[in-house]
Amino acid sequence: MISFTKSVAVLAACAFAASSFLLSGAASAEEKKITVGFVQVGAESAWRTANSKSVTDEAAKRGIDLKFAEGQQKQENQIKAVRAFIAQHVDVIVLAPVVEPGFEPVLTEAKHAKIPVILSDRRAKLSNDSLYVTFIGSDFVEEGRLAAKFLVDKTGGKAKIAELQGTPGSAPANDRMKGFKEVIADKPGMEIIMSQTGEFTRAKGKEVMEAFLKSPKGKEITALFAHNDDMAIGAIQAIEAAGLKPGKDIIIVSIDGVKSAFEAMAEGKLNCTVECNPLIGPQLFDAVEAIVAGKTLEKRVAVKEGVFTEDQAKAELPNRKY
Ligand code: GYE
Repeated sequence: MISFTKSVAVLAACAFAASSFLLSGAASAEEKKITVGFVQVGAESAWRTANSKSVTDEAAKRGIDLKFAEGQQKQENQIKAVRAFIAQHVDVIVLAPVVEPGFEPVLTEAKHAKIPVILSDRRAKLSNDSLYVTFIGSDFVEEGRLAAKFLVDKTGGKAKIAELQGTPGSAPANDRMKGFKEVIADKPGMEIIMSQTGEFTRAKGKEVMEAFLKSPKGKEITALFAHNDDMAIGAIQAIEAAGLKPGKDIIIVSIDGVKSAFEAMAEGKLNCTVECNPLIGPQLFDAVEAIVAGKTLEKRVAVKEGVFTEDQAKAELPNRKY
């Protein structure tokens, strides 16, 4: 009973000549072990943990030498890590940019060093497309739209919404907000009455929801849109501590589709999660191997995902892989 399924958007192939990045000495992938420098966002959520595991597992499976750096959600740490990988002359750099702006200079350094870059999970704001080979990740705008559509259906188009945003400046926070607002724009009964970042973490989601509920308009909240499941789960704790029933007094929709969201749905405390698939290791290393082999890649690869509501939670739980 999946109410709506995301359309798979594989955007127009903007051909990229990966051959310009061919390894010097033209050693084939079989002869030489591929070295990849992976710059992760951090360890902020269950989504991220699953994403890191997918990447490390897949590298191990393929015998790729993976150098793993994690930025603790700080851009300066990520920039330093990219520089270190350039200095080490890795074959490919994979970057999951914590925020959109600010990566242009360091990616220009990578280009000058002739090290190809793959953007993973999150987009970066760049003035020119030649700074990366391909971007592999989800359609976050569509996720925001799907979350809003669920809420419109569930509330009959009438809700006073509190919004827990992701990391300010990050692609998923920007895009999810954009898609959500796009859908409620012509629905006068759907109103966002407060909005703040919870940094994609459970602890911050709880803290901000507590503050929302204590604020002068706190009693008016009838719905919550959390940009990820972890913040929703933190918020559920705050709602219960305030003596309210999450999922009933406050209708909750979030994004990711992690196991604990399905558990919360099975208990009736969360109403819907929009899937955002973190298991992109296989696609990522397909792209790495293609680059090393001198093949041309599409500029954008999107992941296929679904939407799950509380009535499906119990049946779907055993199938969840993250
Ligand atoms: O939704 C959130 C994580 O970039 C898609 O980052 C990712 C987001 C994910 O912290 O849980």
